[in-house]
Amino acid sequence: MKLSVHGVPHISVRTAVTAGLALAGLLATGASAATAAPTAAPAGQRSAAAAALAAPDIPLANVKAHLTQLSSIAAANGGNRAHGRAGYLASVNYVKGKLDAAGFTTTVQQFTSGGATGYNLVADWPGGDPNQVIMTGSHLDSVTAGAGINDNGSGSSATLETALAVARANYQPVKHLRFAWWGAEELGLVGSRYYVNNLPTADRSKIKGYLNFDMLGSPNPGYFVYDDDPTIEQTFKDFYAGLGVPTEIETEGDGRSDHTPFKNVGIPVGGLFAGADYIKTAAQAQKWGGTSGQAFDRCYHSSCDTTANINDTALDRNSDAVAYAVWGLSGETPEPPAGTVFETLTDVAIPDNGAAVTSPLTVSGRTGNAPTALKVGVDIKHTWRGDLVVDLVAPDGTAYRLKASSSSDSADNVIATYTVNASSEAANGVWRLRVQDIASSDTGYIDSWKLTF
Ligand code: DTR
Ligand code: CA
Ligand code: ZN
Ligand code: ZN
Repeated sequence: MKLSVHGVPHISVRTAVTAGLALAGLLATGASAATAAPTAAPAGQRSAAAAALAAPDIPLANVKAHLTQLSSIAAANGGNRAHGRAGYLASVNYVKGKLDAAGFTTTVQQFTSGGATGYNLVADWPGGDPNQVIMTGSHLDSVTAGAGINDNGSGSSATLETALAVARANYQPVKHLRFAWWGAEELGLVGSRYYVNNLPTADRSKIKGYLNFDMLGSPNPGYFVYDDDPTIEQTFKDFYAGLGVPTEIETEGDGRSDHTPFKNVGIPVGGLFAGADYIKTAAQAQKWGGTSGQAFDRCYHSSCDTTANINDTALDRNSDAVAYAVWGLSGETPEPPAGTVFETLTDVAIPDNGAAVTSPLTVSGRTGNAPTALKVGVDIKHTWRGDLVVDLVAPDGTAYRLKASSSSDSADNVIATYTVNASSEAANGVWRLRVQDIASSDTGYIDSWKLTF
Protein backbone atom coordinates (compact mmCIF):
# COMPACT_ATOMS: atom_id res chain seq x y z
CA MET A 1 0.00 0.00 0.00
CA LYS A 2 1.37 3.41 -0.89
CA LEU A 3 1.64 5.87 1.98
CA SER A 4 0.78 9.37 0.92
CA VAL A 5 2.67 12.41 2.15
CA HIS A 6 0.88 15.68 2.58
CA GLY A 7 2.05 19.12 3.42
CA VAL A 8 0.03 19.06 6.64
CA PRO A 9 1.04 16.83 9.55
CA HIS A 10 0.21 13.37 8.39
CA ILE A 11 0.06 10.18 10.39
CA SER A 12 0.65 7.21 8.18
CA VAL A 13 -1.96 4.73 9.22
CA ARG A 14 -0.01 1.52 8.92
CA THR A 15 2.71 2.28 11.43
CA ALA A 16 0.92 4.27 14.07
CA VAL A 17 2.32 2.24 16.92
CA THR A 18 2.42 3.68 20.39
CA ALA A 19 3.91 2.32 23.54
CA GLY A 20 2.46 2.85 26.93
CA LEU A 21 3.42 2.83 30.52
CA ALA A 22 1.45 4.87 32.97
CA LEU A 23 2.94 8.27 32.41
CA ALA A 24 -0.52 9.68 31.92
CA GLY A 25 -1.56 12.83 33.62
CA LEU A 26 0.03 16.14 34.16
CA LEU A 27 3.26 15.81 32.28
CA ALA A 28 2.52 13.54 29.42
CA THR A 29 0.12 14.08 26.58
CA GLY A 30 -1.38 11.36 24.48
CA ALA A 31 -1.14 8.70 27.12
CA SER A 32 -2.27 5.49 25.53
CA ALA A 33 -2.74 1.88 26.40
CA ALA A 34 0.07 -0.35 25.34
CA THR A 35 -0.61 -1.56 21.83
CA ALA A 36 2.87 -2.82 21.12
CA ALA A 37 6.42 -2.73 22.43
CA PRO A 38 8.04 0.72 22.27
CA THR A 39 9.31 1.31 18.78
CA ALA A 40 12.30 3.37 17.80
CA ALA A 41 10.20 6.13 16.38
CA PRO A 42 11.97 9.45 15.71
CA ALA A 43 12.45 11.61 18.79
CA GLY A 44 9.47 13.82 19.46
CA GLN A 45 7.19 11.12 18.11
CA ARG A 46 7.76 8.69 20.98
CA SER A 47 5.36 7.98 23.79
CA ALA A 48 6.54 9.09 27.21
CA ALA A 49 7.33 5.52 28.18
CA ALA A 50 9.32 4.89 25.04
CA ALA A 51 11.19 8.14 25.69
CA ALA A 52 12.06 7.01 29.22
CA LEU A 53 13.25 3.64 27.93
CA ALA A 54 15.47 5.47 25.47
CA ALA A 55 17.40 7.18 28.28
CA PRO A 56 21.10 6.33 28.18
CA ASP A 57 22.99 4.65 30.98
CA ILE A 58 24.86 7.29 32.98
CA PRO A 59 28.43 6.06 33.39
CA LEU A 60 29.27 5.79 37.09
CA ALA A 61 32.91 6.49 36.30
CA ASN A 62 31.96 9.87 34.85
CA VAL A 63 29.91 10.78 37.89
CA LYS A 64 32.75 9.78 40.20
CA ALA A 65 35.22 11.79 38.14
CA HIS A 66 33.15 14.88 38.95
CA LEU A 67 33.26 13.92 42.63
CA THR A 68 37.03 13.68 42.43
CA GLN A 69 37.16 17.15 40.93
CA LEU A 70 34.90 18.57 43.65
CA SER A 71 37.06 16.87 46.27
CA SER A 72 40.18 18.45 44.80
CA ILE A 73 38.45 21.82 44.73
CA ALA A 74 37.62 21.54 48.42
CA ALA A 75 41.17 20.46 49.26
CA ALA A 76 42.55 23.46 47.40
CA ASN A 77 40.15 25.88 49.07
CA GLY A 78 40.24 25.43 52.81
CA GLY A 79 38.65 21.97 52.88
CA ASN A 80 35.10 22.88 51.91
CA ARG A 81 32.82 24.17 49.17
CA ALA A 82 30.53 26.20 51.39
CA HIS A 83 28.51 29.29 50.56
CA GLY A 84 30.66 32.41 50.58
CA ARG A 85 33.89 30.43 50.40
CA ALA A 86 36.29 30.12 47.47
CA GLY A 87 35.55 26.43 47.18
CA TYR A 88 31.95 27.08 46.26
CA LEU A 89 32.69 29.52 43.46
CA ALA A 90 35.38 27.14 42.17
CA SER A 91 32.73 24.39 42.13
CA VAL A 92 30.40 26.62 40.11
CA ASN A 93 33.16 27.37 37.62
CA TYR A 94 33.96 23.68 37.24
CA VAL A 95 30.38 22.72 36.48
CA LYS A 96 29.84 25.76 34.25
CA GLY A 97 32.95 24.95 32.22
CA LYS A 98 31.67 21.46 31.46
CA LEU A 99 28.25 22.76 30.44
CA ASP A 100 29.55 25.60 28.27
CA ALA A 101 31.79 23.16 26.43
CA ALA A 102 28.81 20.86 25.85
CA GLY A 103 26.65 23.55 24.25
CA PHE A 104 24.40 24.61 27.11
CA THR A 105 23.33 28.21 27.59
CA THR A 106 24.50 28.96 31.12
CA THR A 107 23.53 31.75 33.47
CA VAL A 108 25.09 32.57 36.85
CA GLN A 109 22.58 34.22 39.16
CA GLN A 110 24.09 36.13 42.09
CA PHE A 111 22.45 36.74 45.47
CA THR A 112 23.60 37.75 48.92
CA SER A 113 23.17 35.71 52.08
CA GLY A 114 24.83 36.13 55.44
CA GLY A 115 26.87 39.01 54.07
CA ALA A 116 28.41 36.84 51.37
CA THR A 117 27.72 36.55 47.65
CA GLY A 118 26.01 33.37 46.57
CA TYR A 119 25.67 31.90 43.09
CA ASN A 120 23.07 29.79 41.31
CA LEU A 121 24.15 28.18 38.06
CA VAL A 122 21.32 27.62 35.54
CA ALA A 123 21.86 25.79 32.27
CA ASP A 124 19.34 25.63 29.42
CA TRP A 125 19.60 23.02 26.70
CA PRO A 126 18.62 24.76 23.43
CA GLY A 127 15.36 23.51 21.90
CA GLY A 128 12.08 22.11 23.12
CA ASP A 129 8.87 23.93 23.89
CA PRO A 130 9.76 26.97 26.03
CA ASN A 131 6.28 26.81 27.49
CA GLN A 132 6.90 23.32 28.82
CA VAL A 133 10.07 23.13 30.88
CA ILE A 134 11.38 20.10 32.75
CA MET A 135 13.88 21.34 35.33
CA THR A 136 16.43 19.29 37.24
CA GLY A 137 18.38 20.68 40.18
CA SER A 138 20.83 19.94 42.97
CA HIS A 139 22.50 22.11 45.54
CA LEU A 140 26.21 22.47 44.90
CA ASP A 141 27.28 23.95 48.22
CA SER A 142 28.67 21.96 51.13
CA VAL A 143 28.67 22.70 54.80
CA THR A 144 31.83 24.38 56.14
CA ALA A 145 32.84 21.17 57.95
CA GLY A 146 33.96 19.34 54.85
CA ALA A 147 34.01 18.72 51.10
CA GLY A 148 30.33 17.70 50.91
CA ILE A 149 30.90 14.82 48.50
CA ASN A 150 27.69 12.96 49.25
CA ASP A 151 25.89 16.09 50.42
CA ASN A 152 25.67 17.19 47.75
CA GLY A 153 28.43 16.45 45.33
CA SER A 154 26.52 13.26 44.54
CA GLY A 155 23.34 15.01 43.39
CA SER A 156 25.26 17.77 41.64
CA SER A 157 27.43 15.28 39.74
CA ALA A 158 24.52 13.06 38.73
CA THR A 159 22.65 16.12 37.47
CA LEU A 160 25.75 17.35 35.63
CA GLU A 161 26.42 13.99 33.99
CA THR A 162 22.79 13.68 32.92
CA ALA A 163 23.02 17.11 31.31
CA LEU A 164 26.20 16.06 29.55
CA ALA A 165 24.46 12.86 28.39
CA VAL A 166 21.71 15.02 26.86
CA ALA A 167 24.40 16.88 24.93
CA ARG A 168 26.21 13.70 23.89
CA ALA A 169 22.92 12.31 22.55
CA ASN A 170 21.91 15.69 21.14
CA TYR A 171 18.57 14.79 22.66
CA GLN A 172 15.77 16.96 21.27
CA PRO A 173 12.72 16.28 23.46
CA VAL A 174 9.30 17.84 23.14
CA LYS A 175 9.78 19.82 26.34
CA HIS A 176 12.60 22.26 27.09
CA LEU A 177 15.30 21.03 29.47
CA ARG A 178 16.77 23.21 32.20
CA PHE A 179 19.31 22.21 34.84
CA ALA A 180 20.38 24.09 37.96
CA TRP A 181 22.96 23.98 40.70
CA TRP A 182 21.90 25.90 43.79
CA GLY A 183 23.95 27.95 46.19
CA ALA A 184 23.48 28.24 49.97
CA GLU A 185 21.08 25.33 50.36
CA GLU A 186 22.72 24.51 53.66
CA LEU A 187 21.81 27.98 54.95
CA GLY A 188 18.13 27.27 54.35
CA LEU A 189 17.43 26.67 50.66
CA VAL A 190 18.59 30.23 50.03
CA GLY A 191 19.67 29.88 46.39
CA SER A 192 16.62 27.97 45.20
CA ARG A 193 14.29 30.28 47.09
CA TYR A 194 16.02 33.26 45.43
CA TYR A 195 15.57 31.69 42.00
CA VAL A 196 11.87 30.94 42.48
CA ASN A 197 11.15 34.29 44.12
CA ASN A 198 12.72 36.09 41.17
CA LEU A 199 11.07 33.94 38.53
CA PRO A 200 8.24 35.87 36.83
CA THR A 201 4.90 34.27 37.59
CA ALA A 202 4.36 33.55 33.90
CA ASP A 203 7.62 31.61 33.83
CA ARG A 204 6.69 29.59 36.90
CA SER A 205 3.72 28.02 35.14
CA LYS A 206 5.95 26.98 32.28
CA ILE A 207 7.89 24.66 34.59
CA LYS A 208 5.93 21.43 34.29
CA GLY A 209 8.15 19.57 36.71
CA TYR A 210 11.11 20.20 39.00
CA LEU A 211 13.28 17.18 39.87
CA ASN A 212 15.49 17.51 42.96
CA PHE A 213 18.53 15.40 43.75
CA ASP A 214 20.17 15.84 47.14
CA MET A 215 22.32 13.00 48.56
CA LEU A 216 22.22 10.20 45.99
CA GLY A 217 25.24 8.19 47.12
CA SER A 218 24.84 7.66 50.86
CA PRO A 219 27.22 4.93 52.09
CA ASN A 220 24.50 2.95 53.90
CA PRO A 221 21.89 3.75 51.29
CA GLY A 222 18.15 3.76 51.23
CA TYR A 223 16.08 4.26 48.09
CA PHE A 224 13.62 7.02 48.86
CA VAL A 225 11.25 8.64 46.37
CA TYR A 226 9.66 12.01 47.11
CA ASP A 227 5.92 11.68 47.55
CA ASP A 228 4.91 14.83 45.78
CA ASP A 229 3.73 14.94 42.15
CA PRO A 230 2.23 11.53 41.37
CA THR A 231 3.46 11.38 37.79
CA ILE A 232 7.03 12.15 38.77
CA GLU A 233 6.81 9.78 41.74
CA GLN A 234 5.50 7.00 39.51
CA THR A 235 8.25 7.61 37.00
CA PHE A 236 10.90 6.94 39.63
CA LYS A 237 8.98 3.95 40.98
CA ASP A 238 8.77 2.50 37.46
CA PHE A 239 12.52 2.86 37.11
CA TYR A 240 13.27 1.06 40.34
CA ALA A 241 10.62 -1.57 39.66
CA GLY A 242 12.55 -2.28 36.48
CA LEU A 243 15.64 -2.90 38.60
CA GLY A 244 13.71 -4.96 41.14
CA VAL A 245 14.75 -2.51 43.85
CA PRO A 246 12.08 -1.64 46.42
CA THR A 247 11.63 2.02 47.26
CA GLU A 248 10.12 3.94 50.15
CA ILE A 249 8.37 7.24 50.21
CA GLU A 250 10.52 10.11 51.48
CA THR A 251 8.21 11.50 54.12
CA GLU A 252 10.68 13.84 55.79
CA GLY A 253 11.60 15.70 52.64
CA ASP A 254 9.22 18.60 52.85
CA GLY A 255 11.16 21.69 53.69
CA ARG A 256 14.40 19.77 53.69
CA SER A 257 15.74 20.53 50.22
CA ASP A 258 15.51 22.68 47.11
CA HIS A 259 12.27 21.24 45.77
CA THR A 260 10.44 23.09 48.53
CA PRO A 261 10.38 26.63 47.02
CA PHE A 262 9.09 25.13 43.73
CA LYS A 263 6.43 23.12 45.53
CA ASN A 264 5.35 26.18 47.49
CA VAL A 265 4.40 28.00 44.27
CA GLY A 266 2.53 25.03 42.84
CA ILE A 267 5.16 23.59 40.53
CA PRO A 268 5.03 19.77 40.38
CA VAL A 269 8.08 18.36 42.12
CA GLY A 270 9.77 15.05 42.75
CA GLY A 271 13.11 13.61 43.54
CA LEU A 272 15.27 10.90 45.05
CA PHE A 273 17.17 10.60 48.31
CA ALA A 274 19.56 7.95 49.67
CA GLY A 275 19.29 9.07 53.29
CA ALA A 276 21.16 11.27 55.75
CA ASP A 277 21.46 11.06 59.54
CA TYR A 278 18.41 8.92 60.19
CA ILE A 279 19.06 5.32 61.26
CA LYS A 280 18.45 2.40 58.88
CA THR A 281 16.00 -0.06 60.42
CA ALA A 282 16.36 -3.82 60.39
CA ALA A 283 13.51 -4.04 57.91
CA GLN A 284 15.22 -1.54 55.62
CA ALA A 285 18.52 -3.43 55.89
CA GLN A 286 16.62 -6.59 55.01
CA LYS A 287 15.40 -5.14 51.70
CA TRP A 288 18.28 -2.86 50.80
CA GLY A 289 21.28 -4.45 52.44
CA GLY A 290 23.68 -2.34 54.43
CA THR A 291 23.80 -1.97 58.20
CA SER A 292 20.74 -1.65 60.40
CA GLY A 293 21.02 0.51 63.47
CA GLN A 294 23.45 2.79 61.58
CA ALA A 295 22.76 6.12 59.85
CA PHE A 296 22.28 6.12 56.11
CA ASP A 297 25.18 8.59 56.03
CA ARG A 298 27.30 8.65 59.20
CA CYS A 299 29.36 11.50 57.75
CA TYR A 300 26.38 13.75 57.16
CA HIS A 301 27.56 17.37 57.52
CA SER A 302 30.93 16.12 58.72
CA SER A 303 34.51 16.34 57.57
CA CYS A 304 34.39 12.64 56.65
CA ASP A 305 31.94 13.36 53.83
CA THR A 306 34.69 12.61 51.32
CA THR A 307 34.97 10.53 48.16
CA ALA A 308 35.17 7.51 50.49
CA ASN A 309 31.69 8.35 51.72
CA ILE A 310 29.89 7.06 48.64
CA ASN A 311 28.07 3.82 47.87
CA ASP A 312 28.78 3.19 44.19
CA THR A 313 25.71 1.04 43.59
CA ALA A 314 23.38 3.68 44.98
CA LEU A 315 25.09 6.46 43.06
CA ASP A 316 25.01 4.46 39.83
CA ARG A 317 21.34 3.48 40.17
CA ASN A 318 20.26 6.96 41.18
CA SER A 319 22.22 8.60 38.36
CA ASP A 320 20.49 6.33 35.86
CA ALA A 321 17.15 7.16 37.50
CA VAL A 322 17.86 10.87 36.95
CA ALA A 323 18.34 10.27 33.22
CA TYR A 324 15.29 7.97 33.02
CA ALA A 325 13.10 10.68 34.51
CA VAL A 326 14.56 13.53 32.44
CA TRP A 327 14.06 11.58 29.21
CA GLY A 328 10.67 10.19 30.19
CA LEU A 329 9.14 13.42 31.44
CA SER A 330 10.33 15.56 28.53
CA GLY A 331 10.11 13.36 25.46
CA GLU A 332 6.49 12.21 25.27
CA THR A 333 4.57 12.33 22.07
CA PRO A 334 3.18 15.79 21.41
CA GLU A 335 -0.53 16.23 20.86
CA PRO A 336 -0.81 16.12 17.06
CA PRO A 337 -1.55 19.64 15.83
CA ALA A 338 -5.09 20.49 14.75
CA GLY A 339 -5.48 19.57 11.09
CA THR A 340 -3.80 16.24 11.51
CA VAL A 341 -4.72 13.92 8.68
CA PHE A 342 -5.27 10.20 9.23
CA GLU A 343 -5.56 8.47 5.85
CA THR A 344 -5.64 5.04 4.31
CA LEU A 345 -4.88 4.34 0.66
CA THR A 346 -5.85 0.68 0.76
CA ASP A 347 -8.18 -0.24 -2.08
CA VAL A 348 -11.32 -2.12 -1.07
CA ALA A 349 -13.49 -3.69 -3.79
CA ILE A 350 -17.25 -3.09 -3.51
CA PRO A 351 -19.31 -6.16 -4.52
CA ASP A 352 -21.91 -5.32 -7.14
CA ASN A 353 -25.38 -5.23 -5.56
CA GLY A 354 -23.94 -7.06 -2.60
CA ALA A 355 -22.97 -6.87 1.06
CA ALA A 356 -21.48 -3.72 2.55
CA VAL A 357 -17.69 -3.54 2.83
CA THR A 358 -15.60 -1.51 5.25
CA SER A 359 -12.21 0.19 5.13
CA PRO A 360 -10.56 0.56 8.58
CA LEU A 361 -8.57 3.62 9.67
CA THR A 362 -6.77 3.75 13.05
CA VAL A 363 -6.64 7.07 14.88
CA SER A 364 -4.18 7.37 17.80
CA GLY A 365 -2.29 9.98 19.74
CA ARG A 366 -5.36 12.10 20.27
CA THR A 367 -6.89 12.91 23.63
CA GLY A 368 -10.58 13.28 24.30
CA ASN A 369 -13.33 13.15 21.73
CA ALA A 370 -13.48 13.79 18.02
CA PRO A 371 -14.40 17.31 16.88
CA THR A 372 -17.84 18.66 16.20
CA ALA A 373 -16.75 19.26 12.60
CA LEU A 374 -14.84 16.12 11.74
CA LYS A 375 -13.88 16.20 8.08
CA VAL A 376 -14.33 12.92 6.21
CA GLY A 377 -12.63 12.88 2.81
CA VAL A 378 -13.87 10.08 0.53
CA ASP A 379 -12.51 8.86 -2.81
CA ILE A 380 -14.58 6.03 -4.31
CA LYS A 381 -14.15 5.05 -7.94
CA HIS A 382 -17.48 3.65 -9.13
CA THR A 383 -19.67 4.11 -12.16
CA TRP A 384 -23.27 5.26 -11.49
CA ARG A 385 -22.59 6.43 -7.98
CA GLY A 386 -26.32 6.47 -7.24
CA ASP A 387 -25.90 2.75 -6.45
CA LEU A 388 -23.87 3.56 -3.37
CA VAL A 389 -24.74 4.07 0.31
CA VAL A 390 -21.80 5.47 2.28
CA ASP A 391 -21.51 5.62 6.10
CA LEU A 392 -18.83 6.63 8.59
CA VAL A 393 -18.66 4.15 11.48
CA ALA A 394 -17.09 5.37 14.73
CA PRO A 395 -14.88 3.10 16.88
CA ASP A 396 -17.85 2.30 19.12
CA GLY A 397 -19.96 1.23 16.12
CA THR A 398 -22.08 4.36 15.80
CA ALA A 399 -22.86 4.97 12.11
CA TYR A 400 -23.10 8.40 10.50
CA ARG A 401 -24.72 8.53 7.08
CA LEU A 402 -22.56 10.37 4.58
CA LYS A 403 -24.39 9.52 1.31
CA ALA A 404 -27.70 7.83 0.53
CA SER A 405 -28.33 5.86 -2.67
CA SER A 406 -30.07 7.61 -5.56
CA SER A 407 -31.76 6.08 -8.61
CA SER A 408 -31.14 9.29 -10.56
CA ASP A 409 -27.51 10.06 -9.77
CA SER A 410 -25.77 8.50 -12.75
CA ALA A 411 -22.48 10.37 -12.40
CA ASP A 412 -19.34 8.42 -11.76
CA ASN A 413 -17.24 8.37 -8.58
CA VAL A 414 -17.80 9.73 -5.12
CA ILE A 415 -15.00 12.21 -4.46
CA ALA A 416 -16.21 14.46 -1.68
CA THR A 417 -15.56 15.78 1.82
CA TYR A 418 -18.30 15.39 4.41
CA THR A 419 -18.51 17.13 7.81
CA VAL A 420 -19.70 15.06 10.74
CA ASN A 421 -20.42 16.13 14.31
CA ALA A 422 -18.49 13.33 15.99
CA SER A 423 -18.08 15.12 19.32
CA SER A 424 -19.75 12.29 21.20
CA GLU A 425 -17.15 9.82 19.91
CA ALA A 426 -13.74 9.07 21.41
CA ALA A 427 -11.14 10.21 18.91
CA ASN A 428 -8.74 7.30 19.30
CA GLY A 429 -9.69 3.94 17.86
CA VAL A 430 -10.52 2.20 14.60
CA TRP A 431 -12.88 4.22 12.43
CA ARG A 432 -14.42 2.63 9.33
CA LEU A 433 -15.85 3.80 6.02
CA ARG A 434 -18.76 1.50 5.13
CA VAL A 435 -19.96 1.30 1.51
CA GLN A 436 -22.72 -0.80 -0.03
CA ASP A 437 -23.68 -1.10 -3.70
CA ILE A 438 -27.43 -1.68 -3.65
CA ALA A 439 -28.04 -1.94 -7.42
CA SER A 440 -26.63 -4.28 -10.06
CA SER A 441 -24.34 -3.82 -13.11
CA ASP A 442 -22.13 -0.88 -12.01
CA THR A 443 -19.02 -1.64 -9.95
CA GLY A 444 -16.09 0.03 -8.26
CA TYR A 445 -13.88 0.24 -5.19
CA ILE A 446 -12.87 2.44 -2.28
CA ASP A 447 -9.68 4.10 -3.46
CA SER A 448 -8.83 6.04 -0.29
CA TRP A 449 -10.40 7.96 2.54
CA LYS A 450 -9.21 10.18 5.35
CA LEU A 451 -10.19 11.91 8.58
CA THR A 452 -8.93 15.39 9.41
CA PHE A 453 -8.95 16.34 13.12
N1 DTR B 1 18.61 18.87 54.07
C1 DTR B 1 19.47 18.16 53.13
C2 DTR B 1 19.55 16.69 53.43
C3 DTR B 1 18.24 16.08 53.70
C4 DTR B 1 17.76 15.71 54.92
N2 DTR B 1 16.50 15.15 54.75
C5 DTR B 1 16.18 15.20 53.47
C6 DTR B 1 15.04 14.78 52.79
C7 DTR B 1 14.98 14.98 51.40
C8 DTR B 1 16.07 15.58 50.72
C9 DTR B 1 17.22 16.00 51.42
C10 DTR B 1 17.26 15.80 52.77
C11 DTR B 1 20.87 18.71 53.20
O1 DTR B 1 21.46 18.70 54.28
O2 DTR B 1 21.36 19.15 52.16
CA1 CA C 1 24.79 3.84 35.10
ZN1 ZN D 1 23.33 19.17 53.87
ZN1 ZN E 1 22.02 18.34 50.68
